[in-house]
Amino acid sequence: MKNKTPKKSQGGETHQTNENGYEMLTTNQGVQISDNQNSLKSGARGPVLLEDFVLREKIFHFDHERIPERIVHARGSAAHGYFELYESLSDITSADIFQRAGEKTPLFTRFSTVAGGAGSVDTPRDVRGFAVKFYTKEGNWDLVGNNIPVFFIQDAMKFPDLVHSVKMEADRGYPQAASAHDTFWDFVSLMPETSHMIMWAMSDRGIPRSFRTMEGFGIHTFRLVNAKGKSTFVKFHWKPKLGLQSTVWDEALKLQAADNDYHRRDLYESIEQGSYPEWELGMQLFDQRKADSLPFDVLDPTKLIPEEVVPVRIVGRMVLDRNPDNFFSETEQVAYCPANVVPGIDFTNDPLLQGRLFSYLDTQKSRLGTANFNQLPINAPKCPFGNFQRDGMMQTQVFKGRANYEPNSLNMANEETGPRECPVTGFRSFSGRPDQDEQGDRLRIRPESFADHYSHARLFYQSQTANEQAHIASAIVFELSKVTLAHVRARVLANFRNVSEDLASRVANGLGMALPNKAPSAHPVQDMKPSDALSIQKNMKETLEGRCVGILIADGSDANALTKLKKEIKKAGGSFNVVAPKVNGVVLSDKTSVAVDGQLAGTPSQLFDAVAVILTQAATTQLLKEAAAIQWVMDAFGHLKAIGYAEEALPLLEKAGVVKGEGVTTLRDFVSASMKRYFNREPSVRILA
Ligand code: HDD
Repeated sequence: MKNKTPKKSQGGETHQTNENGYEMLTTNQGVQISDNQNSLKSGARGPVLLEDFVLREKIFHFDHERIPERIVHARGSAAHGYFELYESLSDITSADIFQRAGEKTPLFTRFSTVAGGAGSVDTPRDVRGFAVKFYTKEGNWDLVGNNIPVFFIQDAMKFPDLVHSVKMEADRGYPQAASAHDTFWDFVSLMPETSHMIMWAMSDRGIPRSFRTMEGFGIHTFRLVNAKGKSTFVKFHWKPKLGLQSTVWDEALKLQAADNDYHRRDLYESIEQGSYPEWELGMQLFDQRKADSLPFDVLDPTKLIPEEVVPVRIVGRMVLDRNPDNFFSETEQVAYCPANVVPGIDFTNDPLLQGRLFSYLDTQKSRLGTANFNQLPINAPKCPFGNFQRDGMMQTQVFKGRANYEPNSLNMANEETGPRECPVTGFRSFSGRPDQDEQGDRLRIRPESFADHYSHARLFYQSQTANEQAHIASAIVFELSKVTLAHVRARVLANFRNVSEDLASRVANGLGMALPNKAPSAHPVQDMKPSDALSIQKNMKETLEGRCVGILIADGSDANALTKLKKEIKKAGGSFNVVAPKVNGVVLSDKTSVAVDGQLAGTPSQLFDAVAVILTQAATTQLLKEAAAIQWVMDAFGHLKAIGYAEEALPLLEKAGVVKGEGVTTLRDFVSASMKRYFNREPSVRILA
């Protein structure tokens, strides 16, 4: 970009302009570069000279551009924003971020898939990471959660095994970003504690429509501690303003081909367009007495507390309003760590959480190469900080004076003494009375209170709509159909019989297998009261906000109908993309030309939440011979989306097997119809397990 005024570079030095008014191109030593096109040769066709320091420096730096990707959650997308507190929580916590209603705290949030590499796709069936770094006035607090409120395992000891099993298989290097393979299900089948999270991952939670339409959870039970030292247990929730939305499995599969970056693009574009993604922060707050009254252990991360049992108190909101300036510097280099807490927020004895407190700090050293990764701008606190940690690779701070130890009495020699501890305001670990378990013998065992592996899985399954239950059964059929080891399939089914006989027999039927004997359960399976909060379909909002309508047109399409439709969509808070056989514009019925956002073959309908077809009779006749057009409406129908049509386009719909009825309407009724999906249609388009 042309930049005539001297501009500050990241390093802080002033860029000068060259003779043409552009920022000067220099080497890393600040030497101006005269030619960035050609290497230095001996003669026009001669060998390149070793002395070409401009070429050597450029290639050297390029060779080292990549860093190791995250072991898990490698593929992610992030944005800046803020947290705004609704009401003071000073009675519950002394954390500065929760003191003053209306106050905003800057933050950086990264969403991710878990299993795939950094270059994998956005829409596989997977858990999504949901990590928030709050730059509070008392230091950084990281809430490193997922879009699922429970975890696969109870003890950090099993994390490397879990991750090895789900990642691509060790000898063959595939499958990438997929849990549908032998080793993952082998591990699952041998670890019944995974049952609850498996239900979530196989449900539509595993194939979200966008980051903006998923919930987030802190998962573990944490503690809030107030100024008097009183502790309250807390489970954190993020509730999306747009409500919950997911895709259907066939759509998610096709999205992998249509747009690798579907979720990343959605996040980026919604922020660029000013429709800022927003979530409310909720807290389930409870005390030891409540915890003791529950029929499971609140320290067990494979369990959740139904919202009907402990309500979620909404305390503030997160708004993401700024895209990163640089993907690598910010999204790639951001280093979250569950151990980053501030005074007023503390841990519990959840053994999974305790293991995490070590892992994240440790992994950043191998990923970012130095113990000084905290100095990177995206990781540094925005409040003052200082200590006597010194040196190390890539130290960017220039410390003054001799004080690099403490205590010191350098003040008596009129020298700086450096920082000192804060006995009153500094972080103090919660020191409540340790219960008996904490004083016991040293044991490598699971507590008896963690032994119930099936009741919560059953609760989840029973809380779903009939359609969602069918999706879970079908997803498991799909996954197990990719498992080649028959004994693993049988063992999974034997476990599922403890979750639900209905689910187990649907899966067995879908696979064409006989039901194996039920696996023994270490604990009697309880029937808990179903919770509506666990269903996506019960928590969807009928709205066009955050949704995009695809409008298929071609030369001659009705200009009035198109203008009217665009206006109505905008009024309802939605957005639209115009799709046409030719990308360079379409001449409408009134001879005006309209811009096209996507060419038909490269812009399939799975990219949209609803579709409208405005075609002349002639264009319809022509598109009857175009598979991409037929597929466009066929998929929209199969993916349970609203379809609006101009009468002239009906033959295309008929050829695609679209049946008029709920959600398939004329343009007049389309916009109100486009605010939801038509799950009732599903039995007519696919045989679910
Ligand atoms: Fe983890 C990354 C979430 C258990 C070890 N984890 C990572 C990220 C998220 C989570 C969202 C990506 C952060 C980012 O965007 O950079 N992890 C979870 C949740 C867990 C969980 C919600 C259970 C409740 N994780 C967990 C355990 C261990 C780890 C038990 C190890 C003992 N996780 C890591 C890690 C990662 C990581 C290896 C990889 C990259 C990184 O940390 O920075 O340290």
